Amino acid sequence: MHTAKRFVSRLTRQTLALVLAGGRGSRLHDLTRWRAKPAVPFGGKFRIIDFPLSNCINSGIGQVGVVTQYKSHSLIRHIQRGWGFLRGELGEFVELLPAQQRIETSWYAGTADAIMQNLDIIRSHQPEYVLILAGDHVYKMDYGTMLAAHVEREADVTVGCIEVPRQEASAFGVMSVDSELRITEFEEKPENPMAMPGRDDRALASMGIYVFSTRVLFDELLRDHELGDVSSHDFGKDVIPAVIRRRRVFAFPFRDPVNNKPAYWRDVGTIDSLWRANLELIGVSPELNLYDAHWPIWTYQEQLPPAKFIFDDDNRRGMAVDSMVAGGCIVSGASVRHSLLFSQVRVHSFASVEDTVVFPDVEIGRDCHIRRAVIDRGCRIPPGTRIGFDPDADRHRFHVSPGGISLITPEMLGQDYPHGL
Ligand code: ADQ
Ligand code: ADP
Repeated sequence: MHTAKRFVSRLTRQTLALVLAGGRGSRLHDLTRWRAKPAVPFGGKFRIIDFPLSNCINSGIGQVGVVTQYKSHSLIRHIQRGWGFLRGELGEFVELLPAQQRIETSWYAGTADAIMQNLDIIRSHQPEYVLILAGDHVYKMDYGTMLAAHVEREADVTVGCIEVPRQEASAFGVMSVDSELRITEFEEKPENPMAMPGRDDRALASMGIYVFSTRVLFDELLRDHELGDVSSHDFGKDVIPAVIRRRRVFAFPFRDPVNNKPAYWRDVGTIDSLWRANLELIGVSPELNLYDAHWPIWTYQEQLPPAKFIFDDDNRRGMAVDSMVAGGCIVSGASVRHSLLFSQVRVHSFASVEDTVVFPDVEIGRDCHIRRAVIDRGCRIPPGTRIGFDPDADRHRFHVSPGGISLITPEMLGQDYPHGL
């Protein structure tokens, strides 16, 4: 056991993690109009990218690069302020890798190109393994076990995967594997996804995370680069389907280490899924436990006073039930039910807030009644506003998702976004 543990920590120390954080996330509509998807707030005080970054640190991977491109200001600011605590002298860092035309006079094309353009930086770190991650998924995962499986199977590439209902699998890269879990087929976002053996209703989907032995990565990226315009230079579309034919490529099913069931993993890529995943955290025993001292999620946090719930001048009580409320919030003479309030939210008298996700620095005016909404950072909702009661009226002023969730941004209210978003 001890030797096995030491073995894994040796692997994680020889690994460079690169977090792809440059995609647009256009299905999040106005939430990603001015910020990259990995910078979208999640879980009361985090941003989505805190999850893969915390997974790295908790797994013992201290060398991390974040590849940024699209609308990266708030993401860069968050990482600089929140992730500077690592000990450079111990070889630990979170480094920002913006598109900077190191090789091409172009921005990053696909995800593989984003790594390709940083080959010289990867080489300078001399890692044995490169772990490629997506910056836009919420989950807690020990990457050490995936690295150990990669080495045990003498794999060239290992692809993290989860089981999904087959009818949802068209959103993913889908694979089939042999009895040793070696990948025999891989199709990116297939119209008609292949089923798992013996399970007609399930498919094996790629999480978009990959372990590469470094030499293999260099080789394959150069090959893909040489294809020029024939390739879109994307891992899922081009690189993975090509390498399974000439390399040892294995699937690593991501399961919960405690109960060995498929683990919690969410691509919070739409307003509906973001809303649902946030509100799911409130339940008595949510699938994603943020209170787990063994797997802390690190983030940037401002120093804020405790949340308070107070009687207003007319003795009307301020309260929140079945909710999560972050620091710096004040609920005065208003009621909050089954909602998630991020830091520094103010809710004023006579207001009610239900089934709603409220991002930081929001002010909800007197007598506002809000249901089933996501309210973006910095919104000042004018007194008397009703949201979630009349879908047609909401559609006029706001964005309403297919699931009937209203999204409100400062822009929709004619207000400026706060700095750092
Ligand atoms: P998609 O979800 O479509 O498929 P993609 O849009 O390629 O993933 O984004 C993957 C990650 O890379 C995201 O974190 C994104 O922010 C980032 N990214 C995208 N383009 C980038 C660029 N040009 N530069 C830097 N970063 C960029 C992928 C796989 C599927 C798999 C799903 C799982 O291709 O096979 O099933 O992820 O969600
Ligand atoms: P009950 O009395 O109903 O069993 P508990 O007081 O144990 O409830 O917990 C109520 C809620 O508070 C649960 O959702 C639980 O996850 C959460 N909780 C309990 N203890 C802690 C803790 N130490 N840290 C964070 N959350 C906790």
